[in-house]
Amino acid sequence: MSRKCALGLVATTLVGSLFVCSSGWAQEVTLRAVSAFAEKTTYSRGFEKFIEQVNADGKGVIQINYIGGPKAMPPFEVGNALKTGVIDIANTTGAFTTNVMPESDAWKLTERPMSELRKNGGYDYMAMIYAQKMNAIFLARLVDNNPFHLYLNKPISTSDLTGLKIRITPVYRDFFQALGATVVQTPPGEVYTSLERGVVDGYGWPITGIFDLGWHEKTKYRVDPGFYTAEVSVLVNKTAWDKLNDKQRAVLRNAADRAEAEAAAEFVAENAKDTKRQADAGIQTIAFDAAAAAAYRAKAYQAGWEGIIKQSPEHGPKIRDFFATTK
Ligand code: 173
Repeated sequence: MSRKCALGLVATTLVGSLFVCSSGWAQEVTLRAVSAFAEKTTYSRGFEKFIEQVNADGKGVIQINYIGGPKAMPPFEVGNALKTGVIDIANTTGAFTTNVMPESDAWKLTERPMSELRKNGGYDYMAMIYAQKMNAIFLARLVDNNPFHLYLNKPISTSDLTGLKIRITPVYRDFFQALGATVVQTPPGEVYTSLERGVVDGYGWPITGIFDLGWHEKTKYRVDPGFYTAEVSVLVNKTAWDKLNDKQRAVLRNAADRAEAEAAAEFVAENAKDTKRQADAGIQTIAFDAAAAAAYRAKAYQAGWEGIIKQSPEHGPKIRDFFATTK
């Protein structure tokens, strides 16, 4: 965090005049920001809007300096950079920060809206872990109601993925392995070349965003139904947060609350748009029948929770109580 200190002239009867440069007085603070997703793409857009809002509302109070996306910092390093204060504010997802906080990946399993989790203790419980393990404040979830899917270049007739190599992040690992796949972890920036070179037969990704980096050119099928819900959130380094004054925090909080409240509805519309766009681009759907679809989704949640609880026997079961509606 860099502080622009105003040189203030304070006259007092005892010390005459002095120049003041202290916290909480006539100063503007600037936070350094990074996104784990490429600039101006689906999963950075909400954050970029949030930054615009903060920079408009926070003139003379607080500003955000957007350093950029994965060209500035590899996605899987963002959690640690935030924790150590290399950056002050981040746009990232739980799957990219499991190296500092395994429980962060559990957001994908929420079956309740954030508005409810903010009231039922689920948000507070996660916020406690973010503070402890990532030295972070979880400010706002900017993506919700946005299911993940399996995209393929080879057709399947059942959910058996034996013999298929699938690109993953921690989001999909336990589920796709449970279906028999061989998994390869890559950041989003390596998906296109992995498909092009035939290193993978498919990949996990949400319903939106496959056009951003041109993956539709290398994608034949999408498997329906989707499963889980994507989460992308704004996190603030806690040391930087603790140094902010009330006015500076209020600017961040107001922009964050607004963005979180809008996000859930926005993605419902985005999902429909990209579903149509995929069909128009010639991507065929492989849709399971009702019984197979129900089994596929049940397996997704079962494998997902088992994975979270294995990673965190202490917190996993409690997080499940807050997040899940079905057991
Ligand atoms: O597939 C991914 O890279 C991933 O984990 C993710 C998470 C949230 C939104 C988009 C992608």
